[in-house]
Amino acid sequence: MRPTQFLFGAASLLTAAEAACPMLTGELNGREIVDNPHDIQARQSSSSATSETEDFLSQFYLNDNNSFLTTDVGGPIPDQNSLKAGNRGPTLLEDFIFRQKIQHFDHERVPERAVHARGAGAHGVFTSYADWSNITAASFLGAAGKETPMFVRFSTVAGSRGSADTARDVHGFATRFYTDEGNYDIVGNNIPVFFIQDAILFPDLIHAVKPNPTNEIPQAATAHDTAYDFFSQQPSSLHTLFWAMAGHGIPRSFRHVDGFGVHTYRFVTADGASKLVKFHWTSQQGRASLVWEEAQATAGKNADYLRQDLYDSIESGYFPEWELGVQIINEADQLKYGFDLLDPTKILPVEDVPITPLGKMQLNRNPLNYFAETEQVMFQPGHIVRGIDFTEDPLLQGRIFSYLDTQLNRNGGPNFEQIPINRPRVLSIGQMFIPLNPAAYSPNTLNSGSPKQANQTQGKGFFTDPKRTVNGGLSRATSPTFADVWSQAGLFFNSLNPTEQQFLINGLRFELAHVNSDIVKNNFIIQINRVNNTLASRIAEAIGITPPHPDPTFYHHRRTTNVGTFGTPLKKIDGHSVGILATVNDNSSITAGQTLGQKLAASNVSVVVVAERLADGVSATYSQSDATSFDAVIVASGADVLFNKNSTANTVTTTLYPAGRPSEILVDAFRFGKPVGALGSSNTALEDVGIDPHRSGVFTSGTIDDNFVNDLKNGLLTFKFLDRFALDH
Ligand code: HDD
Repeated sequence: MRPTQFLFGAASLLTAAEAACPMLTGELNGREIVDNPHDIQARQSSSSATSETEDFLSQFYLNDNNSFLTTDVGGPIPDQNSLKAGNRGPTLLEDFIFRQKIQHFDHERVPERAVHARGAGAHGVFTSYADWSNITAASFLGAAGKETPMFVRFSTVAGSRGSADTARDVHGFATRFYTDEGNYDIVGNNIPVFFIQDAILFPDLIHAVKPNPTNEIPQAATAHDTAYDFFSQQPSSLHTLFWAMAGHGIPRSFRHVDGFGVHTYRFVTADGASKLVKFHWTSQQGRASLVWEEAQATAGKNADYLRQDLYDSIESGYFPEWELGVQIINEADQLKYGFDLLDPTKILPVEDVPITPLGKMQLNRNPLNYFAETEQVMFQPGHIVRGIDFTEDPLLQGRIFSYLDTQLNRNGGPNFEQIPINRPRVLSIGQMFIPLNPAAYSPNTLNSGSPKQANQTQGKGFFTDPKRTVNGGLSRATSPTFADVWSQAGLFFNSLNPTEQQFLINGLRFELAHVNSDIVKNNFIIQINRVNNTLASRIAEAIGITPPHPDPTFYHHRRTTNVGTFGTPLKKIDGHSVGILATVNDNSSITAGQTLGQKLAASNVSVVVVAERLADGVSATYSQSDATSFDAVIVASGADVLFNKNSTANTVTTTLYPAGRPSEILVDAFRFGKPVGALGSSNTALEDVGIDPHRSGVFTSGTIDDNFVNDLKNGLLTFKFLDRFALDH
C-alpha cells in the first residue's frame, strides 16, 4: 500500500479545499467522474448498523493503520526529529518537514460556531410512511418505505465548545436529509418557539445571553444582568424563556427531546399547489428532563453527559427514533388562529391543527471522527429541496443569509460544501473536479447545452412556490399582527402541571437573584406581570421586589396540551441504568445486582453494582459514583450497614470512599425524583437516611421477584416522582 496522502494521518487536518479532492468514481447524472486519485480504503464502522449514509460516506474513509508518515505531497519521511545544525541545534529554516507539521497544527482548528458551539452528532436513516406527493413534491417523502440517509447534530446554544452539556439552555436539533434530489436541512430546536421575531435582533440576543463582555462571566448561563436586560426590553423572548426554565432547557438526554422546525414553511406539489406546514420531531423515547439541582451536579460530575448518552446508546444498539410530523394549514388561514403564522414566537396548538405523521428517523451510527463529521457539518435553512419552500417569516428570511455567511467565515471559502459530511449524494456543481466542458456558462450550445437549466418538467429543478405573492410599501416596523407577545407565554404557563410551574418559578428566581441591577429586575417583573400576576408576584417576593398590581390586558385561562416535559411516562427505558448499592463484605449483595441485571436486560436497562472497591461482579466504586450516574438506585440486602451513621463501616477511616457516600447517593437519587428502593435487610437503609418507604417511587421487597422488577420498570418509565418536589403555593 502507498503511504497516505496526509502527513500526520488525521483527516481532521484537512482544509476545506483539501477535503474537497475528487474521490467519487464512475458516472453520475451523465457526467464522468475521475477515478479516485488517492489510496484510500473503506474503514469498518464501529457500530453494528449499516446504512446508506455509511455507503456513500465510506468512499472518504481513510485507513491509515499500515502507512508511513509523509510530507504534504506524499514523500515518506524518516523520523520525528527536527533538522538541526549539530546535535544541539538550532533548528534549520530549511526543515520543511518541521514547518509543514507545525503549520498544519497552527491552522487545524476552525473557529467554533458563534452559537451552538457544543454539540454531538449521529448518522441515521429516515423512512417515509407513505407517498406524500399529494402535499409535497419532496422526493424523500415520495413513496412508502423510501429511505433517506441522515445526519443530525444536537447542541446547546450559549456555551462554548468546552462548556458542560447540562447547562440550562435551548437545545439545537439540526437534521440533514441526504435526499436523492440534494441535501435538505431542517435546522430546528427542542423548543417550538424563538426569542425574537426579526433576524436583525439576533446579534443583540446572542450578545446579551453570552457572558458579560467585561470579564467573560458567566459561561453557558443566562443568569446575569445583560440577558435579563434584553429579555425585559424584548418581551417576545418570554415565551421561549419559559419553555427553557420549565424543564426543556435541561433534558435527560438528546434522545429524550422533541424537535421543531419553529418557523412555518411551505409544502409545494409538483402541480404548484401549496400548503403551510410546521415541522415536529416527536421522540419515540418520550420527553424527559433533569431537575435543576441534578443538572448542576451533573455538570460537575460528567460535563459530557448528553453526548455520552447518545454515543453509548447507539454503540449499544439502542437506536433512538423520532417521528416527523407536520401541522398542515391552508394558505388562506395565516391569521385564522389568533396570531400570525409568520411569527416564530408562537405555537399552533395541536387542538387547532393536529400533527400528521409523515415518517420516522432512526439514529443508528456514531460518527467515526468528531472533527471531520460533527464539527465540520454545516447546516443551513437555505439547504432546500424541490417541494419545500420558505415563508416570509422575517426570522427565517435572515437565517437564510446568516448560515451561509457564518460558514464562509468558519471555513474560509465556499468549498465547505465539498467536505465529505456536507457533500450531497447527488452531483453538484463542485469545484473539485477537472471539468472537461469547454463552455463554463449556461445557456450554451457548445457543450450540447450542458449544464442544462433544470425546471419542473425537465431535470426536476427545485422551485419557488409559483403562487407566492408579496406586496406592500417598504417599512422598518414590526407587523401589528406580531404585537401580542404575552398571551402565548400565558398559554404555556397555564398548561403546565403545578410542579412544572414551580420549576419555572424556581428557575426564574434563581436567575434573577444573580441579576444585580434593580432596574433590570423591575423591568422583568413588569413584563411577566403582563403574562400572569400570580407568577410575577411569586418571583418578585423572592427577589426583594414589591409584588405588582395586576396588569390584565393579556390575562386568560386558555390551556393547551403536550407542552410539558414532566409528568408523562416515558415510552422506552432503553439505555437507562440502575445502581445497586452493595458491599464487598457480603457477596450476596453483589450477586443480587447480577440477578437484577439479568431480569432487566430484556428491557435494555443496565445494572451497575457499586461497592467499596472494584472486585468480581463490582463495576463501580462508591468514590466514583453518585446519584447523577443512575436513573434509579436500589440498596442490596446486606449493604444496610453502610447507611447507618453509627456503623463503623460507614466512616472514612475504615472505608475506601468519602464518608457518607452511599447515603448521599440514595438521598440525592430520592431528592432528584428518581425511583429508589431496598432489598431484604436493607429496608433499614431507607429509615437511616430518612426516606419514607411508603412514598411513591420507593420500592421494597424481600427478594428480586417479578413484582419488584415490574415496579422498578414502571418507576423508570415514570422517570420523575413529582410529589418529591415542594410547591410553595
Ligand atoms: Fe441559528 C446555528 C437553530 C435562529 C444564526 N442555529 C444554529 C444551529 C441550530 C440553530 C440548531 C446549530 C447547527 C449545527 O448543529 O451545526 N437558529 C436555530 C433556530 C432558530 C435560529 C431553531 C430560530 C428559529 N440562528 C437564528 C437566527 C440567526 C441564526 C435568527 C441569525 C440571524 N445559527 C446562526 C448561525 C449558526 C447557527 C450564527 C452558528 C453556527 C452555524 O450557524 O452553523 O449562523
